Amino acid sequence: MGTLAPLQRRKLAGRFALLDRDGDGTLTEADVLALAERICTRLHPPADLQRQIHAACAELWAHLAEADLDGDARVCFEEYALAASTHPDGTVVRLAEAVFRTLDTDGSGSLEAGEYAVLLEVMGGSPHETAAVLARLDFDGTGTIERQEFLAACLDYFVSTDPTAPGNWVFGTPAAPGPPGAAGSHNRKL
Ligand SMILES: [Ca+2]
Ligand SMILES: [Ca+2]
Ligand SMILES: [Ca+2]
Repeated sequence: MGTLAPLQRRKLAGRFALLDRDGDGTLTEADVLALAERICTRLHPPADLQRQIHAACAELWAHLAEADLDGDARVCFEEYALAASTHPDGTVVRLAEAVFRTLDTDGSGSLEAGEYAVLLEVMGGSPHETAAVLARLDFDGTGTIERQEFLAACLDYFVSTDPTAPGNWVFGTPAAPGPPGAAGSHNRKL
């Protein structure tokens, strides 16, 4: 898909930067495993959820590896952009489910502002953006993010190529435009 519109490319660059944990401009298995490790280390989910998060990230890498056309075990941005239909829904949903259950520490079935702020902090966004993010994702106006709202937002973020999708804000304000590794994506690193 070499004909990606600039806005779609920008959206893709933000997603790429989120996954490129060491910020070297390519995605490797280590980047994706580091994402699982960071979530588990910072949020301390119970063992079953940790397994689910690691398994979903392993699936994510298996899928990404298919985009490694030159076989160097790294997925560069161009390879990633070519495979822009990208992440399978099932993998995203499994990861999002496990993260949702991890974040919902009071077991209320929804993410209140304080619980959501933790996600932003862990993913490299700013907890100060919580209210703005909630305003975009809280479709039913309850003031909290229910499971379906969170899953929809994660699917928007990882699967949709629509640069205006509300889910683009799931981890905070989308990164400024620019190629991976350039200024604007540095706030997403480990
Ligand atoms: Ca490659
Ligand atoms: Ca809750
Ligand atoms: Ca809601």
